[in-house]
Amino acid sequence: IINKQLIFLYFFSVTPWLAPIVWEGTFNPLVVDSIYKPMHLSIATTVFAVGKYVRFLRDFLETAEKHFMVDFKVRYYIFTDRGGDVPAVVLAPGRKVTIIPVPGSNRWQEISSRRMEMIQTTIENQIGKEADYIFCLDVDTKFHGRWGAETLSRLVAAVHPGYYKQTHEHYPYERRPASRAYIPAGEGDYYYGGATIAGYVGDVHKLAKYCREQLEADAANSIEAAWQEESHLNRYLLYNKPTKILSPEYLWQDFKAKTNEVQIIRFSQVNKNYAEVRPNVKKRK
Ligand code: UD2
Repeated sequence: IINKQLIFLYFFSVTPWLAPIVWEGTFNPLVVDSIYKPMHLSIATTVFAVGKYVRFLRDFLETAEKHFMVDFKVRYYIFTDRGGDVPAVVLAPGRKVTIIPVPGSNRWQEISSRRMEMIQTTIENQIGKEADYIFCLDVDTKFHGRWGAETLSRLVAAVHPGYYKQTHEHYPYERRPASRAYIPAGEGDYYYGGATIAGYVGDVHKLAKYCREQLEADAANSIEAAWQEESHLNRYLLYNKPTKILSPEYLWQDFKAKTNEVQIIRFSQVNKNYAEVRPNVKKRK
């Protein structure tokens, strides 16, 4: 009897350009750890908690301490306009928090989009000198399972959990040629979620700078891409292929029922009341 899970892994664990897609069963954690732990890497992790989103920080940090890059040197860079409300969470040795003050905003689209600019400039001013790898993560999330060195590579993105079973004609790419995020019909590999970007600090800097420039060019032409920075990210990754892709195990959404392919949910967006936490309202994806 052929195991359905094995067939699934065989077809969905590598991209057409031979980058691995990381699922449970595609790696041996002991082997991965024995390669990366002796390297004493410094891992930067950026997380934005602007306005009411500070309320998500405690769960994010507490669950990250249990599951995220355990035994690695991790520095969380928390970008917030409410430094006084950042919770004191006990961190394992070698791990710390740095608070980066940022302005608030009346539009969630702007908060979400301006992350690219702030990631770019903070890499230039600080992170570039302090870290080897960087993870840029959404804050309205929790870790539920191992997220370790199997996620390290030069340029890493996560498949959006809403689209991993669909083909590119159904992806919510920006389809208006007037936007710099435009992707023509017939093109596309995967639809990547904006909640997870990672890689070497230099490669993520290049990506963030590109997205920031494209967002600003669109703004100068009074156009906003369908999913803001996520749309520009998807265009960048179409023409600059990631070297490793994280399966939806690494980017789930609590409101979605678990499916057979996803054996373990490692990181998931919590259910939130958009009308309550966002400064302005828009329907969710
Ligand atoms: C999706 C993406 C998100 C981003 C957004 C842009 C996933 C799972 N999520 O999530 O990454 O691309 O669409 O359209 O792919 N934030 C604040 N304060 C605010 C609003 C946002 O700090 O008032 C930060 C916070 O870190 C949050 C992130 O921006 O996690 C993304 O915003 P969101 O979670 O509201 O966006 P959402 O749920 O539509």
